[in-house]
Amino acid sequence: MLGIYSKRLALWCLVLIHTGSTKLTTCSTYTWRCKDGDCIPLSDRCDGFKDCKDHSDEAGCASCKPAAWLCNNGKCIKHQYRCNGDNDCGDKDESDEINCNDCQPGVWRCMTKKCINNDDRCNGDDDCGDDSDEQNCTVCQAGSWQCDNRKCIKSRHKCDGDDDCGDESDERYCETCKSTSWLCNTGLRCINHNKKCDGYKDCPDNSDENCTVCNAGVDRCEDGTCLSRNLRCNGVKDCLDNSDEVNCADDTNHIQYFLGAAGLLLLLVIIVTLGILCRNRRKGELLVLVSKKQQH
Ligand SMILES: *[C@@H]1O[C@H](CO)[C@@H](O)[C@H](O)[C@H]1NC(C)=O
Ligand SMILES: *[C@@H]1O[C@H](CO)[C@@H](O)[C@H](O)[C@H]1NC(C)=O
Ligand SMILES: [Ca+2]
Ligand SMILES: [Ca+2]
Ligand SMILES: [Ca+2]
Repeated sequence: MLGIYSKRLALWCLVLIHTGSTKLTTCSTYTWRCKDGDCIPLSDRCDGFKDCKDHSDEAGCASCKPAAWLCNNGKCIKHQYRCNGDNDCGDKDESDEINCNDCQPGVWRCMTKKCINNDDRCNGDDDCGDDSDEQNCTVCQAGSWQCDNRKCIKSRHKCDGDDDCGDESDERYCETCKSTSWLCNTGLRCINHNKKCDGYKDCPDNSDENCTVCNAGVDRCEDGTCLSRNLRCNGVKDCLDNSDEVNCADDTNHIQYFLGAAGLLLLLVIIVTLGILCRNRRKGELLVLVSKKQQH
């Protein structure tokens, strides 16, 4: 017992001497050299405690001492820092905060099994990665806005023409629109500029398609509104005046009539042929009967 302590003491003396003096290019046996030149006991490497001033003793570890946990980036941290909502590994994938079966008290657990700080819940930022920290919010934090579906989004995304809520409620109730978007004539709704004159109805009143010039490849309804060619003769009334569904039924009807008539004709031929066949067969049977009778 005493032997171990004295050995440790000797080690520490060695370290103190080393750190006290100018930085050495090599550290003696039983010591490890920090990136900044300091020497620490070899046993202090990868144990989860920061012994080097520059913390380099806890980086580049292949494994950690039992008291520590190995991050994806080769850093060792104390077990108690795992699943506490703070990115202690400091890596991009926040490896100490993912794959958590439980989070520490006061820390919020995402649907993705990631732990995040409670402060990051309902703040409009997707901290979980699947947005689950922004769902089912009672109130949204300052700088964020609550959607009809109780999701929180950053306030700057309100009335910008993009559906950030998922139920489009951030693009309703708009008095004015952000520069990226256009205000429909009625309905207090903002739509993205690229949805204007594209031939598809995005405003409830279709005012986004009431244009002097339609986009390339876009037709017009008879009332002058833009309509995508894809919507013409698709069986759905897209023009308010239904003009996208007239003068197209004819072509398909002709084919239908033709097919119908051909089918009917075929049926008739089959019936007649069967009829003839049956009659001939019955005739044959009769002839057989007659000849049999004559034989008797
Ligand atoms: C939101 O609440 C609903 C209903 O209670 C639940 O099914 C859903 O999992 C919750 N979503 C999140 C991300 O917590
Ligand atoms: C298009 O807009 C003009 C005025 O800008 C309006 O008079 C006209 O009724 C609109 N047409 C349709 C089909 O909404
Ligand atoms: Ca958040
Ligand atoms: Ca938006
Ligand atoms: Ca449109």
